[in-house]
Order: sequence, then structure tokens, then C-alpha cells
Amino acid sequence: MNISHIEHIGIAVKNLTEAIPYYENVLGLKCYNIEEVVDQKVKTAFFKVGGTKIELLEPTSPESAVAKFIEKKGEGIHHIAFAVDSVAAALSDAENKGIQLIDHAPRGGAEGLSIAFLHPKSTLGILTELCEYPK
Ligand code: CMX
Repeated sequence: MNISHIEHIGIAVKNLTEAIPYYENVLGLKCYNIEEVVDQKVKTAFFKVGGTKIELLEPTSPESAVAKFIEKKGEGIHHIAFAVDSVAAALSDAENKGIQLIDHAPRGGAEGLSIAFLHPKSTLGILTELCEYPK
């Protein structure tokens, strides 16, 4: 697959209001976007860091994948997202190489991106997201 860069690092937090001041007041980053992704049951906050981003993820429901993650492992790094030319092509490439897919087709994510996830059980424990910018 044709990866250009790390699009963002997803970090699970219990509460955005409590987490954002650390990124702004200690790290000196600026939160430029807060957005709810309803079908993922998360509220996200974004910070630019050079050519990549940090995405904070607060669960909006106890059934959210992020709520389950926090319950099991606590707050912390939840996923790494790579920017690719084509999520559909990258999924097909990964599947042909025996990787277990969570999403079999691209779907809508935060910031208007097309996204899909690879299962952490077949990616050495790292939940991996593939992202494609709108053309
Ligand atoms: N990173 C690494 N491993 C993870 C993980 C993560 N983020 N989330 C779950 N796992 C592991 C669990 O620890 C567990 O491992 P063990 O079996 O060894 O205990 C295993 O995966 C199964 O976990 P689970 O708690 O039983 O959860 P599910 O199988 O129901 O779901 C997953 C796991 C990855 C399929 C689900 O979280 C998922 O579909 N994630 C993709 C969508 C997502 O995370 N959305 C939120 C972000 C959205 C956004 O960025 O916009």
C-alpha cells in the first residue's frame, strides 16, 4: 500500500475537557477542531504537530470501542492512522496478505476523511487505521 505519512495518532481519554489543557498548556499545541463521530460513538479533538496530528477520543457511550478500550487498558494510545492514496486498494492489499480487516470498505471518519481499520490481532497489537483525503 502506498503510505505517505502518519495522518494522526489516536489517544483514548475519559474526558476531552480534562485532557485538552495538558496538550494546550503543557505541550503548547492548539486544539483546532472538536467533532463528534456519531457512528463511532466518540467525540474527537484534533491538534496539529508538524505534518501529523494528535486525535483525542472521548467515548460518548459505554458501548463505544473507546469506552471498552479505556475500561480494559486505561487511557493511552489507541491507534495509529496512516494516510494512503486509496483506502479501498490498501484494504484489498492487506486482505490479500492475510490481514484481518475490521472494515471491508471505506467509511466516513472525522474531518471528512475516508477511513478503515485493520484488526490489532493481525497487526502486532496496534489498531491500525487507513485514511484517504477527499479528492
Ligand atoms: N489496540 C490494541 N488492541 C486492542 C484495541 C486497540 N485499540 N482495542 C481492542 N484491542 C484488543 C483487546 O485488548 C482484546 O485483546 P485480548 O483478546 O488479548 O484481550 C481484543 O482486541 C478484543 O478486544 P475487545 O475489548 O473484546 O473488543 P472487540 O473485539 O469488541 O473490539 C476492535 C476490538 C479493535 C475490533 C474494536 O475496538 C474496533 O472495531 N475498533 C475500530 C473502531 C474504533 O476503534 N473506533 C473508535 C475510533 C474512531 C475514530 O478514530 O474516529
